[in-house]
Amino acid sequence: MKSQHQVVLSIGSNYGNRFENIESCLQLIHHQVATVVKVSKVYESPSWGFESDPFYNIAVVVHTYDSADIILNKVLAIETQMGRVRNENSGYQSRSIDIDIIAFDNEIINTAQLKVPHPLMQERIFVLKPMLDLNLEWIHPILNQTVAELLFATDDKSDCIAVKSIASPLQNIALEHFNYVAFEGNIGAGKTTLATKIAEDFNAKSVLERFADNPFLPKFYKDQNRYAFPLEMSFLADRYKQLSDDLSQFDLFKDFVVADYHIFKSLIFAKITLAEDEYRLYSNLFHIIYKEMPKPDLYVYLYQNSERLLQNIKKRGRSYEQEIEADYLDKINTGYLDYIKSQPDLNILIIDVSDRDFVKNHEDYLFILSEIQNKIESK
Ligand code: PH2
Ligand code: MG
Ligand code: MG
Repeated sequence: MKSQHQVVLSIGSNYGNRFENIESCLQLIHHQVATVVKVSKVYESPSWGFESDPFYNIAVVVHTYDSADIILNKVLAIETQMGRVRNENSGYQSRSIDIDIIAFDNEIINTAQLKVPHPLMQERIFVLKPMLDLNLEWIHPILNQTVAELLFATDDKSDCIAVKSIASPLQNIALEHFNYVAFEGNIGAGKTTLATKIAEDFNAKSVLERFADNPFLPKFYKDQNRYAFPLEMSFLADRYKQLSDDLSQFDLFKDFVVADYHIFKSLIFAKITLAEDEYRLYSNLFHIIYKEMPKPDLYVYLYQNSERLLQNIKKRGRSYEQEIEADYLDKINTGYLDYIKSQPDLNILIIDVSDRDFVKNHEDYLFILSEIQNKIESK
């Protein structure tokens, strides 16, 4: 699954209610452009480069799968939506809102529309000071300096003072109150993509299943009867080993862990793939191991219909998965739902993601976050 880009934006306003302008802009960016994951304090500084009223400025980090071009078009659209009119005259003008792309990962972009890193960033204390709040490991890819070094070296000695703090849009999603969240779902439901994205956005540790290493999996899809037992045994052994290694490394009371599976899936799959006598043997062993395992304090089941699962499986193109049939996926889904019904003590949230695509559609991702938030509030 692909990882997201980390983008730094600088937002400024020196016209109208500057604080409200910046607040609405932040919400619009978060809802229409990309996930706002970090926000600086609000700084006030004299207008730089032209005679006008003082500015409020903030810097933010957003996460996105989009390219820099797309982000640029989306932020320009927000400027327009917020009533910014670009005058034909050249030079700076007062503006209710200005959004500039300061950095896009460690990329250097030099096109007619966009220069990144922003070519004047090192000369602007109103960019550097807020950006320092973001605590990034970022290094300027041309100047080879950190933000702290750029700030130390800048010739801009104007005042730039923190005057207010501003709420971060993710702040009201109390996901960090959990220590261990597991995302579950059928083959191709998007567990790994979602767990990875949430771990990135909330600065959590991810624990991802190492499915690719299982030598029995391709064999199993060719000859189920012959390979089901060793397949299920090796999955169980791998998951046990990974969870006991990874979870013991973390302090489950301090770190926030997001996994793309719960070890119980081993039993759900075994029930479908094994003959009855083999399943009984497997189940005995499973429960001995399961007793010792930490349990997630939130279990999210991503429901996806079999037709879409088959499309996703085709799209990701793992050769050995291509023969999977709808009937097998239906059985797995039923297995999960039976399990979920039998677990009154587990904190379970089922999210129907049938008509959603949280990679392509940013709103679909925000929908999932709001479902999780509703669950937290309903407790
Ligand atoms: N933006 C400018 C020019 N001058 N001065 C301050 N203090 N803050 C700004 O955001 C700013 C500026 C061009 O976009
Ligand atoms: Mg600007
Ligand atoms: Mg601009």
